[in-house]
Order: sequence, then C-alpha cells, then structure tokens
Amino acid sequence: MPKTSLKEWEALFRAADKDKSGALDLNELKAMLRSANSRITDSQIADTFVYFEGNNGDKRVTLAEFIKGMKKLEEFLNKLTALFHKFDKDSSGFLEKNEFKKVLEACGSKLTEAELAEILRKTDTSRDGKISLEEFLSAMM
Ligand SMILES: [Ca+2]
Ligand SMILES: [Ca+2]
Ligand SMILES: [Ca+2]
Repeated sequence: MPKTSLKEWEALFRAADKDKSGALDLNELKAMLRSANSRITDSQIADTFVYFEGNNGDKRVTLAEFIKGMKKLEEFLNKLTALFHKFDKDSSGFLEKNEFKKVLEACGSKLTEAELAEILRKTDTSRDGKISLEEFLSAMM
C-alpha cells in the first residue's frame, strides 16, 4: 500500500473546505466522504466527524485535527493490512474460508460453523467465497 503523504491529505482537506474557512463543517466532510464512498450512511458520516473532531466539540474539523485523524487511520489500516497478509498463508491475495477462520480465532472469537458462515457471507460482498483485502478492511472499519 503506498504511503499517503501529508501533502495529499492537505490537498484533500483544502479541496473539501469549500468556503475556505480553514475548517471542515459537517456538510463539507459529508460531501468529501460521499465522493469517496457513495454508500456511506449519515450515521457513519456523523461518527467520522466525531472521530476527527475529538472532544473539543466546536463542530469544525481543523487541518491539524484532520491530519491527526488520517494518521491514526493510516496506522490502523497498516495494522489490518499486515494482519491480512500474515493470515494469507498461501499468498493468494485472498483469505479463503480456513484462513479467515484463523483470523477470527486470533481475535478471540470462538465460532460455530454456522456463525463463521454468517460472518463470511456478510464480509464477502463480491460473493466469490473468499475475502479480498478491500472486503477485509471495509468489514473492520
Ligand atoms: Ca469550511
Ligand atoms: Ca489465501
Ligand atoms: Ca470476495
């Protein structure tokens, strides 16, 4: 995964800051997230807003808050990506059912076959019976 640079994050922020106020309000963040992911729900957008804003509660995400949030998010994604590759034992680029089961077990879940099948069904959005990195990441977010 290529490392996203600070400059790119700043450019993303500037582009989203339509009124050039130096901060993103909820509508600006919403427009940015919607253009990245058209299926995102209002409650996910609200969660993201709180995630970036932290506890200061002024309803504006400043550039510093945005960069801090993106850094945390990148670290989290890097960890998940490493986890994915660690469990992709045959380096197929996918987690097959047996590999996916080991990830869940490593996360402390003791699952029945039925529960495993249910989680696999929800995570495998492309319905090819295996979990791609993209499917894995979106399930964990
Ligand atoms: Ca603004
Ligand atoms: Ca594999
Ligand atoms: Ca799949």
